[in-house]
Amino acid sequence: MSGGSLSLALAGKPNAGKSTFFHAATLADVEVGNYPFTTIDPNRGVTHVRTDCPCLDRDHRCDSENCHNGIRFVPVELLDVAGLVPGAHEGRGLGNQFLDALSNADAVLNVVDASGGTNAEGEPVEQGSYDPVNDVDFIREEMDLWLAGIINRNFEGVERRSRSPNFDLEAALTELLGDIGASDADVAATLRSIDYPEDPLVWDDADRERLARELRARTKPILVVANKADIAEPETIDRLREAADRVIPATAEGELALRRAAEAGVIEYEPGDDSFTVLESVTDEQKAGLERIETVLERVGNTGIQQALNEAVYEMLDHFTAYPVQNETGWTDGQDRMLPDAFLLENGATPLDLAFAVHSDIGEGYLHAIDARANRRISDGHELDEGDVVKIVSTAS
Ligand SMILES: Nc1nc2c(ncn2[C@@H]2O[C@H](COP(=O)(O)OP(=O)(O)OP(=O)(O)O)[C@@H](O)[C@H]2O)c(=O)[nH]1
Ligand SMILES: [Mg+2]
Repeated sequence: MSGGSLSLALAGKPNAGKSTFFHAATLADVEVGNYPFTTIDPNRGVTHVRTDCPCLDRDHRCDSENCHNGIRFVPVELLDVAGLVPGAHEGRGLGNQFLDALSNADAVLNVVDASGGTNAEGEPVEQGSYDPVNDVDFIREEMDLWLAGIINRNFEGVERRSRSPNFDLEAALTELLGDIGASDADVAATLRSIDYPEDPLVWDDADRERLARELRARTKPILVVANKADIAEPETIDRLREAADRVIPATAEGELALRRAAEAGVIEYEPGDDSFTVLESVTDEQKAGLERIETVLERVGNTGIQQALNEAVYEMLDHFTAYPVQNETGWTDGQDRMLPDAFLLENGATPLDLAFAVHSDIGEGYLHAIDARANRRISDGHELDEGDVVKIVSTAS
């Protein structure tokens, strides 16, 4: 994880719709300016996952800016990586530079042009003439080989250290791989899952590649966004589903249009909704555009953008949302704000993990925690759940 908050990267070949996805998914923040540096730079922004706010279980809705009438939006970082072409790991199309941008990512959304209207290089071709299933494989392959390259280039350091008497392979590899966001737990689990020679001096390229592929799967899991679903053949989306573990049909362009219309007050729509309501009279042009999107929503179910973000965070990365409060009765902080913060934690996290997520001082001074829903003390080993409201008692608070 980077700086405590989750980070998702949009990867994929050129022209697949990454930037459109990025704009659609970060729009609310760009406009509302909820966070001081909402758009961190053109390719780095804040988006949100959507969940039920705990205030739905109270008499009145909370006043958090991220709660829209009980729909809670929890911030995650989104990166828009420039388009990758086959051979990127060897530097094609500035590939290495672009791939290095994935170092900070906890997961990758591979945006694929499901309409088959762009070739492997991202150049426009006749719609349906290119098979987007290729893009599922090639992005995974480029990421695996990019990581293998990093390991190869730095393996000399591991070999050198292996001559020292108290050499520890796991520690040496963790140091090598820390820059790409692999934790010691990731490295340990990866080593357990592969066969490898004890002595680094006898490792060959195949050993390093095996390590890279396993580690990539563990530290940079990929979700496929089958974009341009508005013009894609359903049969192609079915085949994408067979080629990858997680596939979400989407229309980034449709989501962008809906969010813009909602910002302008023309429609009522929350990201992730499966429909929208027209609020004021619209021009014929707007009407035609909205009707087109409505047809897609009826066919696909939703625009898929919020669904892709949610699937990545809550399912693929196995996270849940917890809400720290200072007052266990009112669910408020020191300034009387109800449910001011929401934290995404990995399943299995305890109150102590939440305390550290809030602040390292709170974590270090942790004494005990109170389940604010039930108003009772919870044991230190208790695993928190989605929607838990928790008061942390700490010497630092
Ligand atoms: N039909 C359709 N077109 C889309 C959709 N999303 C994006 N596009 C179009 O696809 C083209 C490429 O979109 P971008 O968002 O610039 O693609 P990109 O992946 O960022 O491209 P690079 O930055 O070159 O890597 C644009 O013409 C978009 O309007 C969609 O959901 N449906
Ligand atoms: Mg782009």
